[in-house]
Amino acid sequence: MLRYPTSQRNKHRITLSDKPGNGSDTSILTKTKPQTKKPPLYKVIMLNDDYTPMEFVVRVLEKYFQIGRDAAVEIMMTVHLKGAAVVGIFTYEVAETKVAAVMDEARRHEHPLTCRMEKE
Ligand code: TYC
Repeated sequence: MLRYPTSQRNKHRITLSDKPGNGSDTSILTKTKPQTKKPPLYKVIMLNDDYTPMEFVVRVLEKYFQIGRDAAVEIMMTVHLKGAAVVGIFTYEVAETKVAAVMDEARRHEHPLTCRMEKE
Protein backbone atom coordinates (compact mmCIF):
# COMPACT_ATOMS: atom_id res chain seq x y z
CA MET A 1 0.00 0.00 0.00
CA LEU A 2 1.22 3.46 -0.90
CA ARG A 3 1.17 5.89 2.05
CA TYR A 4 1.93 9.55 2.31
CA PRO A 5 4.55 10.60 4.87
CA THR A 6 2.91 11.46 8.22
CA SER A 7 3.34 15.18 7.57
CA GLN A 8 1.33 14.89 4.29
CA ARG A 9 -1.36 12.54 5.59
CA ASN A 10 -4.86 13.98 5.97
CA LYS A 11 -3.67 17.20 4.38
CA HIS A 12 -6.95 17.53 2.50
CA ARG A 13 -9.17 16.35 5.32
CA ILE A 14 -11.65 18.76 6.87
CA THR A 15 -12.59 17.79 10.39
CA LEU A 16 -16.13 18.47 11.50
CA SER A 17 -15.53 17.58 15.15
CA ASP A 18 -16.33 21.13 16.24
CA LYS A 19 -19.83 20.83 14.72
CA PRO A 20 -22.46 21.29 17.48
CA GLY A 21 -23.82 18.03 18.81
CA ASN A 22 -21.25 16.03 16.94
CA GLY A 23 -18.71 14.54 19.25
CA SER A 24 -17.39 12.12 16.63
CA ASP A 25 -14.39 12.67 14.38
CA THR A 26 -16.45 12.62 11.16
CA SER A 27 -14.46 14.06 8.28
CA ILE A 28 -14.72 14.71 4.55
CA LEU A 29 -12.00 13.86 2.06
CA THR A 30 -11.71 16.75 -0.37
CA LYS A 31 -10.31 16.70 -3.87
CA THR A 32 -6.53 16.98 -4.10
CA LYS A 33 -6.71 18.22 -7.72
CA PRO A 34 -6.67 22.03 -8.11
CA GLN A 35 -10.00 23.30 -9.46
CA THR A 36 -8.91 24.60 -12.85
CA LYS A 37 -11.49 22.74 -14.97
CA LYS A 38 -11.90 24.23 -18.45
CA PRO A 39 -15.42 24.41 -19.89
CA PRO A 40 -16.17 22.07 -22.81
CA LEU A 41 -15.77 23.79 -26.20
CA TYR A 42 -17.89 23.62 -29.32
CA LYS A 43 -16.98 24.17 -32.96
CA VAL A 44 -19.36 26.25 -35.05
CA ILE A 45 -19.42 24.75 -38.54
CA MET A 46 -20.74 26.54 -41.61
CA LEU A 47 -22.30 24.29 -44.25
CA ASN A 48 -22.45 24.78 -47.99
CA ASP A 49 -25.63 24.98 -50.06
CA ASP A 50 -26.30 25.80 -53.69
CA TYR A 51 -28.33 28.98 -53.21
CA THR A 52 -27.04 31.32 -50.52
CA PRO A 53 -25.14 34.18 -52.20
CA MET A 54 -21.41 34.21 -51.47
CA GLU A 55 -21.56 37.85 -50.41
CA PHE A 56 -24.24 37.06 -47.82
CA VAL A 57 -22.05 34.34 -46.25
CA VAL A 58 -19.07 36.72 -46.14
CA ARG A 59 -21.19 39.37 -44.41
CA VAL A 60 -22.48 36.86 -41.87
CA LEU A 61 -18.92 35.78 -41.03
CA GLU A 62 -17.86 39.41 -40.60
CA LYS A 63 -20.90 40.34 -38.52
CA TYR A 64 -21.22 37.40 -36.12
CA PHE A 65 -17.70 36.04 -35.91
CA GLN A 66 -15.60 39.23 -36.05
CA ILE A 67 -13.70 37.82 -38.99
CA GLY A 68 -12.04 40.36 -41.30
CA ARG A 69 -13.04 40.66 -44.95
CA ASP A 70 -10.14 38.66 -46.42
CA ALA A 71 -10.38 35.80 -43.92
CA ALA A 72 -14.19 35.76 -44.34
CA VAL A 73 -13.84 35.39 -48.13
CA GLU A 74 -11.31 32.59 -47.60
CA ILE A 75 -13.54 30.71 -45.14
CA MET A 76 -16.60 31.16 -47.38
CA MET A 77 -14.61 29.74 -50.34
CA THR A 78 -13.47 26.78 -48.21
CA VAL A 79 -17.12 26.02 -47.36
CA HIS A 80 -18.11 26.47 -51.01
CA LEU A 81 -15.38 24.12 -52.28
CA LYS A 82 -15.19 21.54 -49.46
CA GLY A 83 -18.74 21.52 -48.14
CA ALA A 84 -18.07 22.79 -44.62
CA ALA A 85 -15.59 24.69 -42.45
CA VAL A 86 -15.11 25.48 -38.77
CA VAL A 87 -15.64 29.20 -38.30
CA GLY A 88 -14.93 29.39 -34.58
CA ILE A 89 -14.66 27.53 -31.28
CA PHE A 90 -16.69 28.69 -28.30
CA THR A 91 -18.27 27.67 -25.01
CA TYR A 92 -21.70 26.02 -25.32
CA GLU A 93 -23.77 29.16 -24.74
CA VAL A 94 -21.73 31.37 -27.09
CA ALA A 95 -21.77 28.71 -29.85
CA GLU A 96 -25.53 28.25 -29.41
CA THR A 97 -26.13 32.02 -29.62
CA LYS A 98 -24.02 32.38 -32.79
CA VAL A 99 -25.72 29.42 -34.52
CA ALA A 100 -29.14 30.86 -33.66
CA ALA A 101 -28.12 34.34 -34.91
CA VAL A 102 -26.80 32.99 -38.23
CA MET A 103 -29.82 30.76 -38.78
CA ASP A 104 -32.16 33.64 -37.97
CA GLU A 105 -30.37 36.04 -40.32
CA ALA A 106 -30.51 33.41 -43.10
CA ARG A 107 -34.22 32.76 -42.46
CA ARG A 108 -35.03 36.50 -42.52
CA HIS A 109 -33.32 36.79 -45.93
CA GLU A 110 -34.88 33.51 -47.11
CA HIS A 111 -31.51 31.85 -47.72
CA PRO A 112 -30.98 28.16 -46.92
CA LEU A 113 -27.63 28.86 -45.18
CA THR A 114 -27.07 26.43 -42.31
CA CYS A 115 -24.56 26.20 -39.51
CA ARG A 116 -24.21 23.70 -36.71
CA MET A 117 -22.30 23.26 -33.51
CA GLU A 118 -20.32 20.18 -32.60
CA LYS A 119 -18.45 19.24 -29.43
CA GLU A 120 -14.67 19.71 -29.82
N1 TYC B 1 -22.30 27.59 -52.63
C1 TYC B 1 -22.87 28.91 -52.54
C2 TYC B 1 -22.96 29.53 -53.92
O1 TYC B 1 -22.37 29.00 -54.85
C3 TYC B 1 -22.02 29.83 -51.65
C4 TYC B 1 -21.98 29.39 -50.23
C5 TYC B 1 -20.79 29.43 -49.54
C6 TYC B 1 -23.13 29.01 -49.56
C7 TYC B 1 -20.72 29.09 -48.20
C8 TYC B 1 -23.09 28.63 -48.23
O2 TYC B 1 -21.83 28.36 -46.23
C9 TYC B 1 -21.88 28.69 -47.56
N2 TYC B 1 -23.69 30.61 -54.06
